[in-house]
Amino acid sequence: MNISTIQTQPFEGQKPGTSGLRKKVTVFQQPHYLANFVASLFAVIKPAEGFAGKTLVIGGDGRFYNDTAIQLVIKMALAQGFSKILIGQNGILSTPAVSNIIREYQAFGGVILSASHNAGGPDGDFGIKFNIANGGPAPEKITDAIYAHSQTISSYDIVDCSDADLSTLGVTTVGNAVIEIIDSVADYVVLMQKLFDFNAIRALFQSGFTMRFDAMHAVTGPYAHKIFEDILGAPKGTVVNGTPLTDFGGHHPDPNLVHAHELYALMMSDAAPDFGAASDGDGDRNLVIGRGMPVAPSDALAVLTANAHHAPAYAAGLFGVARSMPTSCAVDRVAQALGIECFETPTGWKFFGNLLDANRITLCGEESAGASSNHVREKDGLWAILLWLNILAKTRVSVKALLESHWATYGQNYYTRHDFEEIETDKANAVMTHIKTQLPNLAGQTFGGLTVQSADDFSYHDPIDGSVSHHQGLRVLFTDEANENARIVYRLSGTGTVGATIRMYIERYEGDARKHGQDTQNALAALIQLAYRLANIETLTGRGAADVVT
Ligand code: G16
Repeated sequence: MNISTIQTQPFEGQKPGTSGLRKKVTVFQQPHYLANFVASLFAVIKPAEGFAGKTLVIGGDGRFYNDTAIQLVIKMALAQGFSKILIGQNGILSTPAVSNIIREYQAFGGVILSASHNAGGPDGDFGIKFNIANGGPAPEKITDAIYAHSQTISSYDIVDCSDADLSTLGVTTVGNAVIEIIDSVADYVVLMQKLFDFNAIRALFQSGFTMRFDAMHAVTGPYAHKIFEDILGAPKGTVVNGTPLTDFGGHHPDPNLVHAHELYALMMSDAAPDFGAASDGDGDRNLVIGRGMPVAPSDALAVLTANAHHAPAYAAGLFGVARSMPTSCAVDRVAQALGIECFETPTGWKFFGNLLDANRITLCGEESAGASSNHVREKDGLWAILLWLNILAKTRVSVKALLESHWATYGQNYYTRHDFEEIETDKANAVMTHIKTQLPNLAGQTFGGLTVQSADDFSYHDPIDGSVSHHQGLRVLFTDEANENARIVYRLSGTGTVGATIRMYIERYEGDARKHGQDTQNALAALIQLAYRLANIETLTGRGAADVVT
């Protein structure tokens, strides 16, 4: 193998965010941009003994620039001396599938090419992140070191060889290394069959239960056709938009009620099947809608925790659960009832890894449509949908009935997120500073029946490795006359690619069953108004209303 050393210079701002480095495709297309990041990654993770004998997994969600990026990562990995490179056929692997393959094949780690739920295509977004040997996203100390290295880089090494054929399964030898193209779906299907009662779910479909799964022209299409239609016997046509496209058909592959509006409209109509679901660009997020009943992700985490015992993998009980700080506290009440620990972590899946590895938690989730368990170290869209199906197969109740009985037992946490997107960075910072300066004076103040209990800038103390992560969101906690809790949380997104995004998370617990099932925005109207007022958002940004409300 002939290795070339290429001279380069640092790019500004190659800082990985909540979930790796995400930028516009046009930014990634600049000469050396991706190579600088990959070289910095390899420099940081290289063990003293080098990469000989080690395996690297590479996969992506099939978006525009996936192929080009994969060929570059292969050639740079070969120059580093990796002995084996495992790649999904045609470069396709969902994010949870990569996590599983890293664990299953005891790989050194994996490179995931995806910008998740962000739009794709030549004018869309691209992204790259590294997952470590436990299958999970690299922790902050690694991503910080990659960034630091990228700011001083002057050269990188790359092998001069022809592009790998990603379309044909099998092994090719390049120098001392092998490149193996593997089936993108097979290992993941085996894992799901170990976790869930496939016979019960098959019987559910045989009984006439109907479903629509919208793959949003993203990575889960091939997985969903195989699992739902071929193995579980759902009729052909159950999976729609099942062919991965480089631009996701021009849509935003984000499974929420705005971007999955066709599914939402169907589920709210007279023609609705029993169950509707969708997943995102890279297959880690999920949306679940019952007939006439969308399920908020925070509620879903609580319902799945309360009912996980219906699936064989969780029948013996759960070690504990975790949610990201802005995720609603609905799951906390379930954990309390089950007598298990409940952890509150910063936003981003990487913070669950230590708790999962230490067997302190079995399930975890985020308000942003992500849930998963200790079977991998990523959130997992199809896993969540299969757990729902397993629960419905065992209980034979509707999603609506399940949710309503959950609220009757635990109370309802009304919850919403208001996003203000593409704000000029200095204006967004001004909003956060304005809120921050008020925090010390808020405790004890009363706003229309709500008294501020505490207000702070959230810091997370990892109970396993002792690391501390500061500035993870500003939160204001309230109690009302009935001693029930409410919360407002503010934070800046770490995944946007243009300007800054302010996220406001607003939540209120309602214990009175007669007040359950109302329209969320109405139920939270007073608190939403207060959230806008405390942030002085309109004056500081000129925005009187959020761009996206979920
Ligand atoms: C958003 C969500 C987080 C999520 C992250 C990455 O981050 O709020 O909960 O962990 O995206 O998710 P994915 O890998 O599916 O893109 P942020 O920082 O934009 O709020």
